[in-house]
Amino acid sequence: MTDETIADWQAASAKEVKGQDLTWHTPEGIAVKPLYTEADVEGWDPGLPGFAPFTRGVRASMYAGRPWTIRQYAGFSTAEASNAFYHRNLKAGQKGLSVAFDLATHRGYDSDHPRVTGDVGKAGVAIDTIDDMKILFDGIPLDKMSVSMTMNGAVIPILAFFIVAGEEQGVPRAQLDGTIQNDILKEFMVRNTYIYPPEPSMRIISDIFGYTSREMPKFNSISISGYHMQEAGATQVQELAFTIADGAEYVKYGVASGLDIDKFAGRLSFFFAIGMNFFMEIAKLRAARVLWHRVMTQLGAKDERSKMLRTHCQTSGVSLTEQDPYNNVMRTTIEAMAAMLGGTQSLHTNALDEAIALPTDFSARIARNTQLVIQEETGMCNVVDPLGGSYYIESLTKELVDKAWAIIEKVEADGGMAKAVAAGWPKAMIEEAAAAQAARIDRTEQVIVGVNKYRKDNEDPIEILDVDNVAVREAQIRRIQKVKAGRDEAACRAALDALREGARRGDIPPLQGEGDHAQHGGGVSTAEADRYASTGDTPPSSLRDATSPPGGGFETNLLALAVDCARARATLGEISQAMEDVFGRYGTTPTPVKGVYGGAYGEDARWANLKRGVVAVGRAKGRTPKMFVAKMGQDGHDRGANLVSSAFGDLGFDVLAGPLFQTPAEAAKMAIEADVDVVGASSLAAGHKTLIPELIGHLRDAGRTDIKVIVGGVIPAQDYQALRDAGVQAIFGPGTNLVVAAEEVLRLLGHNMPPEGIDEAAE
Ligand code: MLC
Ligand code: 5AD
Repeated sequence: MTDETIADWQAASAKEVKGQDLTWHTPEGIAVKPLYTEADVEGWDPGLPGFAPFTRGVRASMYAGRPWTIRQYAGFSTAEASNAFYHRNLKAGQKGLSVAFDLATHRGYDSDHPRVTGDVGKAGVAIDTIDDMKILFDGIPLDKMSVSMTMNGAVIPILAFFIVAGEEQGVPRAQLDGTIQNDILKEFMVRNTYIYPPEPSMRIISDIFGYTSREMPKFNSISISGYHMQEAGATQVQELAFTIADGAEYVKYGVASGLDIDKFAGRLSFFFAIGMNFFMEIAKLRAARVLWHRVMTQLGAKDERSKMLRTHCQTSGVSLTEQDPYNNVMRTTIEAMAAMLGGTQSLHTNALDEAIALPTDFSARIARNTQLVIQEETGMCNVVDPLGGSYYIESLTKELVDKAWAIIEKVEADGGMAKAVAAGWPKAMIEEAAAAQAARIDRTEQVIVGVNKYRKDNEDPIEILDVDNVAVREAQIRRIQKVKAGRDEAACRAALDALREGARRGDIPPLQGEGDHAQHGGGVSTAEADRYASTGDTPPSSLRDATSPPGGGFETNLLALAVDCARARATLGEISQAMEDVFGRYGTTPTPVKGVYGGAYGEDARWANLKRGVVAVGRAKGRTPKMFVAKMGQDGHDRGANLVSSAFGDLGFDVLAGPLFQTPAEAAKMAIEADVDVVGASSLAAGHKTLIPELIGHLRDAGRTDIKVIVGGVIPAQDYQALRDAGVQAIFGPGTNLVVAAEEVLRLLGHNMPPEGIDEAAE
């Protein structure tokens, strides 16, 4: 025992740094001190691993007994191409599968649908029919391999295809092991691959809980995801709080639909992002387990397994850069270590080409090997929760629990997460955090090596994966036609009619609280929904086999009814449409936050100069310059679009933020009708080579070549020339400084903006 006190340390430290305040104020409002001691963890007991509240991990032996599952998220092009990729990865050390579907599939469209020409096979694998699903898992025994499927919108047809693919492989559904993401609340908040309005979407989740808890005891019925919140800009406290609150909401819906909490809660799982704030991320996973245990105890769970938070993690996509991409290997390694030190059950490590494209075999190997090296070379798995008892980690864990709990209580006071999501405040909070972060990075207050500091003069483009979506679409269309030609059409129609009828008859649990139905602004119901609502027609029961009721005993369970449809070879689009006929299709238009990005610049001279530039352009035009921020195709990643809308709005532009999921024709029409000066198209899901030339073609056909088209987002350098040839006037890749982008736009609008941005004459 030494004699020195904290006061002695404070004096010594102050002397070294000449009194400078060393407190680090994090974006989540935590004041991190330069030193933690026993005094910081007084009264805090993290307990033991494998025991409630599972602060130190859900297993007693943790990785010493069995390491986490190396589960790399992947999918692209066709089922054949993705299946071959899975086989190569498994041979090279991957342990579990995780399927990435393309955006057409996510949004419930078959590959032949006119709205998805740019999306087929691009951001994931195209799945239209049960045949695609069977090819996807060809040679992969579904009773031995655990399979995660990231699907939320078209969750019913995809899960039905999976069940039937198992069946036709000879694996009964009771033996299927895996996870379906099935987390719709965060879709409405940040990820945007929803199909139906919130209420029927919540019913779908209850139906899946009901079916899987009875029929698929080994299957994780949901992956309650904070990952996408952090990707959208949420702080770790926000990610933690909204994810746990989402979980609580799902449990309440499950119970309200008549399920016994301990019958389904043990198969709920979680999913978090792991970013670059190393210790905070470790503490976040520990805090998440404490919070879930507390919430589930309050909700009346008795079985400890119902209160045990098991999670998958993925290293952070947004933390990776297009510039100097080999830095991404280090970033991912650090994040992977945080995930394992936090006690994850399963992990995806991102590939170094993340900011530009989907992984190649080369980049996927390095990403996977990152985990293999940690597991097999470092000895890090041999000790359970090795950071347990660290004053800093324990203190951060406690602080995150308290801070997240305050938000969870606010959600509960507002009537639960579904209501909060409908009211929109969690999304707004996340977008404000995103705008603040963008400003910090653009102002170099937050360093990104190789981007806003230590930038290379010349970037060497790396080899990337490019999917030919036109060829994939043609191949998919051929298979759809083949499946349709080979099926018993009457049986297929009967199954789809039964599903539609089940959708109409089943209970839709109302959102918690009263009088909130009108608050889900933006819902659009299709003409078909109105038709069915008014005619109330019934399915042709004569076509049903009297001995086997539709749904196999689950009268109105949508998943059970969709399994019948999958067996009858209905396509994903048809199954999805049968429900859309009743539920309608949901749509939203973004509402960009105001003042956060601009506010960070205060009296900054370069910012002030830009604002003067906007006024000058306005004076010359006789009206404020107008920009339309367009999102085309099924790409719902709206963080970039929202940031651009916010920043340009703060500069004084008249910004029209377009709805998600427009076709190029719709976007061109909106741009022309609003008579904008610039269309800024944001593309993060690789549809740009199809969608942008189409957009420019429509503007040209209408005689509006004067409207400038600029493109931002995930655009590989290799595609720049093709886009310029198509008529694009400026391209802004990942890591673009918004101030620099705005200067470029003013130049395009004819303003004399000097290259370095500051117009001396105007000063
Ligand atoms: C584990 N086991 C042990 C043990 N550790 N047994 C003894 N001793 C130990 N130390 C047992 C477990 O009890 C379990 O068996 C079995 O081993 C498997 O372990 P697990 O911990 O359940 O791991 P896993 O099967 O990998 O499941 C992890 C999970 C699951 C519960 C988090 O939900 C999952 O795999 N999620 C992945 C989600 C995912 O990949 N999402 C991608 C999203 S990408 P038993 O019998 O108890 O089950 C995305 C991006 C985008 O979303 O936006 O597109
Ligand atoms: N294959 C591999 N990784 C993917 N991601 C998204 N789609 C794919 C895919 N098809 C990863 C990226 C992204 C995150 C959401 O998931 O890392 O940031």
